[in-house]
Amino acid sequence: MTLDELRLNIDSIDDQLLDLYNRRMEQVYIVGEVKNTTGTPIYRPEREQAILNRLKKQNSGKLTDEAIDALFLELFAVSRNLERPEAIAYLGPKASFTHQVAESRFGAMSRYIPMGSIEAVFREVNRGTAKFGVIPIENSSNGIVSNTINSLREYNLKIIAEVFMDIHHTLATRCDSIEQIKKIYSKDIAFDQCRIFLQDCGLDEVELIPIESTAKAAKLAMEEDYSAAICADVAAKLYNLPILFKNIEDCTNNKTRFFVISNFDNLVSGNDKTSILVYLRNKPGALVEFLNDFERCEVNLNKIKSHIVEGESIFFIEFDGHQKDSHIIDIMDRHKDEIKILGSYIKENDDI
Ligand code: PRE
Repeated sequence: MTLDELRLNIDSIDDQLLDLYNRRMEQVYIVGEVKNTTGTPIYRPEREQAILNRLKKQNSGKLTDEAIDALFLELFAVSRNLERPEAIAYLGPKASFTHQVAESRFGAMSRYIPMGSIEAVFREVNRGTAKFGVIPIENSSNGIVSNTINSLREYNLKIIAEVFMDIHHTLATRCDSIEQIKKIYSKDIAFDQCRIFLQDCGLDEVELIPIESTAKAAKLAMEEDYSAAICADVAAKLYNLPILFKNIEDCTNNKTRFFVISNFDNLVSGNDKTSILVYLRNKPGALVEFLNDFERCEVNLNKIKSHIVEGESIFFIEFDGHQKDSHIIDIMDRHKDEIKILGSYIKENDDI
């Protein structure tokens, strides 16, 4: 077949796709009307997961699982916007890693609000100015983000999704060579994650200036001569800052885990994880007693981290299952005075 003939075939398939998309959107619109009258949440991650699982199972064509995810997650985001447009607050600024995560969940058409701090993201969702918030919870090299734990403790919002993202850093600068660089801007943890690269290039001797975000670092490095930024690819591109080296992180498996928060509880999906905060009495065996209960009920623990807030020691614990699963309801009830349930959500991964 000639290229023109193939393109005619593609045009005809696109016509059918457009018609099918519109037919789907008509159904979605009616679902939206029902949800808007009953006040039920628009975003139903467990339903989206069930659709993706069903499609991947029956798929025998050229689309990979990742391609199905990419196409349908954008389609779901368009559907949600049709049902009720809802804003998303994220730890900014624009082009931050958190921004990329937010866009991967909520698509290109949503309204995004960059916030200057994790606490501000919680405040915005709590106030209702944004329906969803996206914040980092932990990084494979730097551990738990304390500010997120503090805000989870303070606000009565729910974790409704976890998202893992591979974190790659680039060294971006207007300088033509490493030797010309006199200062580097970045976030403190990004410097930590690129120590070996900086040493190997002799850049540990130049002034390393920690600032609040890697995206802002790219902006500053664009504005100042003889400076560079350690930032994400997209941030360098946003500010037209040339990239000198890519993937400069020490650990090739550098990942950050993010939470999506909102003001409602997810339904059971069958593949869930639950996060809780635990305030134990200061007496011998309190933690062992608490954990034994999980073992007795055969609940698999994924994570246990201790955390100090205002001199008080609390535990951040995560386990397999949904808070409404029959074998978990009882444990939650027995310990209701010692725990705060932060949310049950689809388990994307065991741990970081
Ligand atoms: C739909 C859209 C948003 C939800 O997150 C889940 C699914 C979809 O596009 O399929 C429809 C819908 O609102 C629903 O099934 O509840």
